[in-house]
Amino acid sequence: MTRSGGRILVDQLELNGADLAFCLPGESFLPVLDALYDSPIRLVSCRHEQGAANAAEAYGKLTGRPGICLVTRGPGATQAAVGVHTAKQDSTPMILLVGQVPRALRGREAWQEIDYAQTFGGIAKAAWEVDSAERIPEHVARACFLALSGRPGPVVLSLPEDVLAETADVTDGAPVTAEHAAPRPHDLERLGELLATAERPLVVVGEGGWTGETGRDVLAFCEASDLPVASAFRCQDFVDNRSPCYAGVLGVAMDERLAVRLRDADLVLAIGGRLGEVPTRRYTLLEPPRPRQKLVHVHPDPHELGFVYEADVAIASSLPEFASALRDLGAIAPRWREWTAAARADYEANLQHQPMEGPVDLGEIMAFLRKRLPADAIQTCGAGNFTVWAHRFAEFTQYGTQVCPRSGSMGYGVAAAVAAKLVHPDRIALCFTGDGDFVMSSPELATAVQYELPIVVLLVNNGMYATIRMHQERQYPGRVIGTDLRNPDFVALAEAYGAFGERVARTEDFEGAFERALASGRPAVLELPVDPERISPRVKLGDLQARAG
Ligand SMILES: Cc1ncc(C[n+]2csc(CCOP(=O)(O)OP(=O)(O)O)c2C)c(N)n1
Ligand SMILES: [Mg+2]
Repeated sequence: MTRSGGRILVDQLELNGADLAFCLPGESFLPVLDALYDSPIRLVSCRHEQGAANAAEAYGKLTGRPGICLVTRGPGATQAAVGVHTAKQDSTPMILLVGQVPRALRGREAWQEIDYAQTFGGIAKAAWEVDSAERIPEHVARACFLALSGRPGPVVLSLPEDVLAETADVTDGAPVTAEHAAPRPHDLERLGELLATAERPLVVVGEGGWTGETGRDVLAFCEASDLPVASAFRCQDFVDNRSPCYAGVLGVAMDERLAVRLRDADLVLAIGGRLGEVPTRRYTLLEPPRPRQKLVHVHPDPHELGFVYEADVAIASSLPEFASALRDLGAIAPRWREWTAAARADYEANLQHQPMEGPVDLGEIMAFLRKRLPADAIQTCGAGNFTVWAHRFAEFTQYGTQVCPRSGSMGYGVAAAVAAKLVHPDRIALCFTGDGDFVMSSPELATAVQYELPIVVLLVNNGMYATIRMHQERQYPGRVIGTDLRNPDFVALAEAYGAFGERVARTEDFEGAFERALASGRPAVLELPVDPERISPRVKLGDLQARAG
């Protein structure tokens, strides 16, 4: 059967399990849009390519399948770049499909023409151009395979518009399955030997193809052997935080006691993750290339093993395969019961908040949410000091409920909540955002309104880019520049979008406002005006200024 390139493409996405695609339309890929007209894949049209790409990235995190994003030539593609970058840093499967100038015009810097392979070369896992409609099945299969295999990540496919418009008689590809490596028996023997002599072990869980089952397997092993387990930055939902073995998150503004614990551990078992700058606190808690701690590093991609750290035991394995083998390893008689109990006690102590200045106390609000939110509620965010409260005082019990950019990108949260509500319409999708972060991602509030997705946005308004102000006060005291914000009326803005909006003037008003937001059945924005003095849970602006003298 003869089909257009656009239809061949959509058929391949469909048979590879895509059920949602995010786009910002462009004339460069009309045949794809036209093919989607008849496809069961639901197309969600966003308001900014940043939002479309972030939503697709969030979809990848939520489902483990490649998030599909469609954007137009140069301006569209470059605006989508942030989502590709997040997918790279976060190891999320994603496919960005970009319209390209017709083949005959290539190389002249035609209108909006850019070289995608070059532009995305450094941030995508792979980026290349499709040259004929006939070979689209092959290219899409390769894109899916690359996005899913080894360390998952983003792939960019450039699609010249005449390739999409031409017809070809080709058979569909087969659905892609990525093959996954499993640990070898002697890998686990070596791990067993190291654990047999360890006194202060610490398990660290991180990204790279995690699943709910993986978390349960890892926790079963940890609990059987009483091993403490910490999560890497924004991987807090990887294991049930209620476990007596859970020791907290190695994130930005991590608990000092956990930082010391990682530094003082004599054996680190890293299951997934790259042991990046954030969880290792700028590579100081675990020093490359050969850390003081014994290191067992498990990662699906052999290229990551030895890239920064020389592990004592490097295990190239998919995380689910490793976790199930770990579970089968059985219990190891622990010599570290006190160490684990102390780690847990530190975590629990860190969940307690200090009273906050001003009428709105974020610690109190988080304590309420810990009790109020169902286990399957999905939390999203962007970047800013507000996330320090959101992460420190949250408790996750189920995988796939923390959908946050490990890349630390602002502007992610609203689009991610949109994706969450599309994938799981029956769950609460809660976006934590700041006054700076929200303005960057607010166009997708219009998407939420248009597609009737009742997300809830908690907007922490401190009238500044507090994160940067905090660093500024520390490093350049008294020379505040570029970090104060004169904001719109956020409640009026929410209402103008057609969303529910309410300003929460006092902590005790939060509960009612939250229930009203949920009951509204609409996307909702709750503005939390906070005292700028409390610039971070442990940091007061006045103290920073006083210290500077
Ligand atoms: C895309 C992007 N641009 C800039 C930054 C640098 N940055 C990190 S946090 C932050 C401030 C965020 O402000 P806001 O949302 O108001 O949160 P607050 O820190 O005030 O709580 C900035 C500018 C970033 N992480 N990502
Ligand atoms: Mg702010």
